[in-house]
Amino acid sequence: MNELDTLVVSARQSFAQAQTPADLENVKALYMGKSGRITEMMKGMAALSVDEKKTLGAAINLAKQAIEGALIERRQGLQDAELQSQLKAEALDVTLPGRLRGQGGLHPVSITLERIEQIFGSMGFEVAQGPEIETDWFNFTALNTPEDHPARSMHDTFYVEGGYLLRTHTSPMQIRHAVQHVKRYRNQLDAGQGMPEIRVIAPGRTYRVDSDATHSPMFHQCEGLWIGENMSFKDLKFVFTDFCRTFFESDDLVLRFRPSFFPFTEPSAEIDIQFQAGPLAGRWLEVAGSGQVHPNVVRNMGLDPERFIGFAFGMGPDRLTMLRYGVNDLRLFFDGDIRFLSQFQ
Ligand code: 2NM
Repeated sequence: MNELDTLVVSARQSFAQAQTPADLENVKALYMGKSGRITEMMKGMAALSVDEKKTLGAAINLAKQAIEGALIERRQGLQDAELQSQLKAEALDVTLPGRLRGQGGLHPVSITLERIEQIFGSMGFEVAQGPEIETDWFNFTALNTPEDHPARSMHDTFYVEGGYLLRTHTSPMQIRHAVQHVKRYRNQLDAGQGMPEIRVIAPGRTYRVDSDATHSPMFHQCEGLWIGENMSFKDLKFVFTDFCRTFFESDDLVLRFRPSFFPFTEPSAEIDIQFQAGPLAGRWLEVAGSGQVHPNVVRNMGLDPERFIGFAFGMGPDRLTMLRYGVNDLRLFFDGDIRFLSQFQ
């Protein structure tokens, strides 16, 4: 092998040994740089004859081209390798299973509220809405609750700046709804005609200064109101019995109406239920308050109490949820512990 062939072979080997593009460019300089081997050989031709220059020049050019070819090939090789390793490092395995996101679900008390709305909805009741920050009028005065009633004490009610308070029950929504209803049919009423019955439930958050295993400062209520011209206590009994039997999925559930007192109803009754089977069978369980809406309250709704009779009831969805699922501590509902809450999905 002549010197030029040896040079090409050694260049190929050196290029092959370079492991990075930077290495390769350094090695290239040894052959093609200003004082590289090829450059040196060309310089060495100065002393030769014209013929010798021709032959050797051509041979050097061939060697130079071979080395350049090898260089380009190796450059490409290194680039390809680099790309391959980058692709490998940043590889995305599209066949991996996705990360599952928690499904979420309704809070047990929300499940109860939806059931209550569904059942009363099927009996023709609308669902009222209203503010949680209320005025003294809608929360107390309109509901025939006198100035000196203990519910008005600073210890019982959360008062807010500006004379407002956090509603202590959902009744203010009933009053607001009734007032709107009556306003809508005012002309008809004044003309001596009737108005469609008021049939509404008012579910929502309520607030009282109270906290133990069965009381939370924030709790839920759902009240119902039914006002018409030819009503009697039997309408209330029928509707509420039907509701309880549907809600607890128990056709033989027995109800008991026990005399009681509320400022906004007269007469008033506590409603107890008794299961005939299951873990709670035989015990009387208090589930709601009720009564005939007090004439003063009917008047505050804009109606003549001599003509219109109303029945109302109020229950605690939190307690209904406890009974339905056998939960013994109300606070579990409001601690936000996912281990507890996820059991209701
Ligand atoms: C109860 C018990 C008895 C009630 C009264 C009214 C209204 F707005 F018509 F006056 N709404 N709800 C009522 C009656 C609530 O809860 C224990």
